[in-house]
Formats: sequence, C-alpha cells, structure tokens
Amino acid sequence: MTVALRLALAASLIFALAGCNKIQSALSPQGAEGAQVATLFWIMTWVSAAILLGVMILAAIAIFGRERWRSPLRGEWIVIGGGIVFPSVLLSALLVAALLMIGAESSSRAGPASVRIAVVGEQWWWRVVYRTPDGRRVESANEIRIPAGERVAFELSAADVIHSLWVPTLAGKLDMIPGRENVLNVIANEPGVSRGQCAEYCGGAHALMSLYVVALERQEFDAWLQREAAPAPAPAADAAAGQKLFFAGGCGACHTIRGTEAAGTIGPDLTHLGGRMSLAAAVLPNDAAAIARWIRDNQHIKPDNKMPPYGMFTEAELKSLANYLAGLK
Ligand code: HEC
Ligand SMILES: [Cu+2]
Repeated sequence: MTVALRLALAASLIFALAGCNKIQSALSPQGAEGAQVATLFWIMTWVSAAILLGVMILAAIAIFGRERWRSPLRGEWIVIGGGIVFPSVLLSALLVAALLMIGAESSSRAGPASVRIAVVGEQWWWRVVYRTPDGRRVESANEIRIPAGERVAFELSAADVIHSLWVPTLAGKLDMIPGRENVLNVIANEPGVSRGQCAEYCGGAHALMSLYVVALERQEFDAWLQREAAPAPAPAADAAAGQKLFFAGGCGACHTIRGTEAAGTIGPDLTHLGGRMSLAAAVLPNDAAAIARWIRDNQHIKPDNKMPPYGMFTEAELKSLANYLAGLK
C-alpha cells in the first residue's frame, strides 16, 4: 500500500471514529456547563476563521494585487493597526466575553445541589459513593448515576496520584487531587448516557480509565439508588458454586459484596456489578463472558492494573464464577 493511501485510510478512520463518539464529544453538549463550553468554542472558532480569511485576502493582495491595491499595505499603519491595536482590542473583547459567559454560568448554578456524589480517582478506576436520603453510604464504581434536570455536585478527590474527571458533554474537566476536595457541578438536561475519561496522566493504564455518567428521570434515580443500597441478592441455585469460588479465590480481600463476608476495599465494590454498563472503567462490555476474560486475562486487557490475573481457574470454574458475578444486579 502506498503511503498516501495509508494516510487517507487512517484519516477516514479518524473521521469515522469521531462520528460514533457523540457521547464523549464536547460538541454534543448534554448539560448546562457543557453547552457554555461548546458556545465558547464556536465563538472562538468562527472569529479565528474570519481573521484567518482576512489575513489571507490581504496576503493575496500583497503578492498578486495591482499596484493601486498593494501600495496602501506598505504603510506603517498596517503594523500598528493590524499588528498591535486590532489584536489587543479583539483579544480583550474575547476575554471579556468568555469571563462574562463563565460568570453568568456560575451564577445560574447558584443554589445548593440536590444530590452530592463523592467520586474518588484510583489507579485506574473510579470509586463512586452515594448517600441515601436516610444517610447510608452506598459504594459503586466506574459509573455515575444522576437525576436529570437537577444540579448535582461531584465531590472529587484522589486516592493515590492526581487524576482528572472529564465528561465533555456535561462539563469542563476538573482535577482530582489527593488530600483535597474539588467540587464539580453538573446539570444533565435530559436522561441519557455520557462517557468520560481521566484527563490527567496517572500512570500506565491511564488511557484505560474511562467511565459512564447515566442521567435518569428523578423517580427512576430514586428507585435505582434504593436498589443499589440494598445488599446483594442471595445467589440463584446455579450461582452458589460461583460464590464459593469467589471466597476460595480470596477475591473478598479486595472486593466488597454487601450481604456476604466479602468486605475488601482495595478494588471496586461488586455488590451490584451486574447492573453496571461496563467492566473495569469502561474497558470491557459487562456480561458473563467478559467477566471471565477479565478474571483470567486482566493484566493483558489492562496492563499494570492492581488486580492479579487468575490463571488457576479451569474454564468451567471461570464460567461459574462469572455467572455468579453477572447475576449481582
Ligand atoms: C489485590 C486486590 C484484588 C484481588 C485479590 C481481586 N481483585 Fe478484582 N479488582 C481489583 C482492582 C484494583 C480492580 C480495578 C481494576 C481497574 O479497573 O483498574 C478490580 C476489578 C475487578 C472487576 C471489575 C469491577 C468493575 O467495577 O468493573 C471484577 C469483576 C473483579 N475485579 C473480580 C475479581 C474476582 C472474581 C477476584 C477473585 C478471583 C478478584 N477480583 C480479586 C483488585 C483485586
Ligand atoms: Cu489518568
């Protein structure tokens, strides 16, 4: 294949990928702050494009134009006017416009958030902690569920190194810093799914640290949180063997399954694993086959992640263990 052909193919692939990535695009805003960011982007882009066009026209005149057109461009005024005054005025105007927009945005968000959710960046996944109306702490991972149309506060912190939460359709990015809490306010306009990504390099598997934000109708959110707060359902008859393997494999040292003796806190809470959209921070789809793959091959799928790979299980055991975990809905 020629180099040009390869480049053309790669370019078309990029466009194709960009097209299917709307749930993670700052240009497809789904929330109040995301919309401000997109508007600001378009203002800057169109103003820059207009200036570029103007400069190109002047350059073309200077090179190809008739003497009658070219001679005025030789004057000092073009350096002072076009090189100093014009950029100073324009850049100041854009700065003021941006500050006004951001200011207007923060005042429109004034007032307390109706829901507060703690999100902790860990190498390389997200610990998500909800509180029920009666004050119970409910832990989950790699997916944040919020009520649509309401102001929600994400209380951001980090367990190890600096991470950054960026859900482009909802808001700009905000760093997660160990020993400090940053609050990111988001309002999702309507129910729907957004995808986010860690936006601060945090070590080997940084690129594989993504997540979903799922906005639900208020009643749905309340019902979901109530289910999420409940302990894991007792395993179905065909999943009891899988549960035994979970304990025999020592998985409970790092993972909690509420309602069982597994109470580890190093890895994600698995109490309702089967109800999540993805596995391992949006790296794998969430089904029994993917869970089995993850248990055996996780160091291959997500190099350096903090869970050991388990080559010791037979295919049948893996299947049974995965079946148990997938049933934790
Ligand atoms: C040393 C601690 C440790 C042990 C032991 C451990 N895990 Fe993990 N596990 C983790 C960590 C950390 C992650 C998060 C990895 C990531 O995404 O970067 C994880 C992720 C997972 C996930 C994906 C969770 C999610 O929210 O997507 C599953 C499923 C899982 N482990 C199952 C198991 C099973 C089954 C065992 C026992 C055979 C086990 N783990 C043993 C630390 C551990
Ligand atoms: Cu990161």
